[in-house]
Amino acid sequence: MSSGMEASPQTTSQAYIALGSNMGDREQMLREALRLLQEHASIDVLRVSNVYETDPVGYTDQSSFLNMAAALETTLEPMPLLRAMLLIEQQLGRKRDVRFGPRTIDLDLLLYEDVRMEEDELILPHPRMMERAFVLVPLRDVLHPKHSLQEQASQAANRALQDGGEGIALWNTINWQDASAPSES
Ligand code: PH2
Ligand code: MG
Ligand code: MG
Repeated sequence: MSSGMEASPQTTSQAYIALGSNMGDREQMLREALRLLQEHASIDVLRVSNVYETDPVGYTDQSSFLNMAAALETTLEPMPLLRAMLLIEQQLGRKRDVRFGPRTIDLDLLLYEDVRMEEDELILPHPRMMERAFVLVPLRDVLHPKHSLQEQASQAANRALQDGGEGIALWNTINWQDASAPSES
């Protein structure tokens, strides 16, 4: 939040993330993750998607997920942003055991501006996003209309939905007010 003491102008970047939960109070986990992202001094949550309930993909012997996506604005570079996301996962009790297995919260960095990178810790754009309806359908809700991937993501989401759609159903809508916009109270 602004302290009233304006710092020197910093470059802000737009990033898109996917959120998922299939353990505990799933919706509460998503809400808490959004709250912690927004509370981070260098991250603004600009837009949030609908919440979808989705059949598990990959490792299928687990409960269904709630998935959503969010558009962020941040002054963090990709790697520090990823680390901030991993820290939030830990704060929400995420334990990493089964790869692709059950999780209280999963935060994945999908896109960061037009950055392409391939490091051990982070690949951008997210390498599996274009095949996953549970990522593409929420992403379509928040992707900027003029984003370079808009057309491709939208077509991929339609295809994924036609091919069975990974059992995607609208679950709920979270009202999100950009904290940089004027608020009541
Ligand atoms: N995440 C996975 C593996 N499988 N399936 C659904 N429906 N949603 C997910 O978020 C998900 C998954 C690994 O991160
Ligand atoms: Mg994931
Ligand atoms: Mg992850």
